[in-house]
Amino acid sequence: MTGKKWNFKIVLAGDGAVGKTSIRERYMGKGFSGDYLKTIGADFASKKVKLEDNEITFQIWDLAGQDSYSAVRSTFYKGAIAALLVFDIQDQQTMTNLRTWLEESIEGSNSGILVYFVIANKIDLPSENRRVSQKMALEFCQRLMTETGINFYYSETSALTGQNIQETFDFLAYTLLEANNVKITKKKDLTPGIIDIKESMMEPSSGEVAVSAEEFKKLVKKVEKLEGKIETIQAILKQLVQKVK
Ligand code: G3D
Ligand code: MG
Repeated sequence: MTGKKWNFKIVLAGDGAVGKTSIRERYMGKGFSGDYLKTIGADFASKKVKLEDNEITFQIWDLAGQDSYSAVRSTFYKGAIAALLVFDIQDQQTMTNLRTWLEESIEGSNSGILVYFVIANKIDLPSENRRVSQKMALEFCQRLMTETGINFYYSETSALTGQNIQETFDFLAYTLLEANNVKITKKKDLTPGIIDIKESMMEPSSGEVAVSAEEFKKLVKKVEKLEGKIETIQAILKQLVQKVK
């Protein structure tokens, strides 16, 4: 099989100071801003990645300007195939604002974005600084998925220590090739820090117990046995009551 070349444009979106530039620089090194990109307040860097016989060029863009949506932003999203929506685990507002970033990216890319990641960044910080738990973030992603029909991948990262950064982009490479119907023999790994929201929704929520069909049959038999015993006890009680009378 001959190798194939792919160009994937990825955008990083999210509020100011959540760590977008840090994530890009951690993965790719410093970017560059041409005059053209400066006018829309964007920066990008590119990197080549090999995956079996595929050569992927990731072009990763992130926004510097935090002003509200402007028409010029459509240049930023144009041609993007994946978006990483980043929030800071210290600030719940940066997570809820992702709803707006999502809408903007759908509109700006003309619904061209195929893969969405929600990234919980700064997980290196001490737990007392963490205001958004994984449970809260997953519930947020699940709501977004229900509302929009878009599936999300969720990843917890630290641009400071590099935790899960490489894994997230590796996973993204697999997912994007899959989205282009490329068969990869090596299985893509969901590391503990990466969660498929669609799959997380199939897991039982707290309080409920998952039971296999086999276990369910066993439970039914147990209940039937118990019912039989109850009937016997009832009959004995009846006899006793009659004797007492
Ligand atoms: P932005 O591009 O989304 O605006 P930046 O965000 O990448 O500029 O990061 C904003 C600040 O957060 C920076 O701090 C940066 O060092 C810090 N930061 C980014 N990612 C992480 C992370 O994973 N962990 C921690 N602890 N800090 C992070 P300064 O102090 O330079 O403003
Ligand atoms: Mg930045």
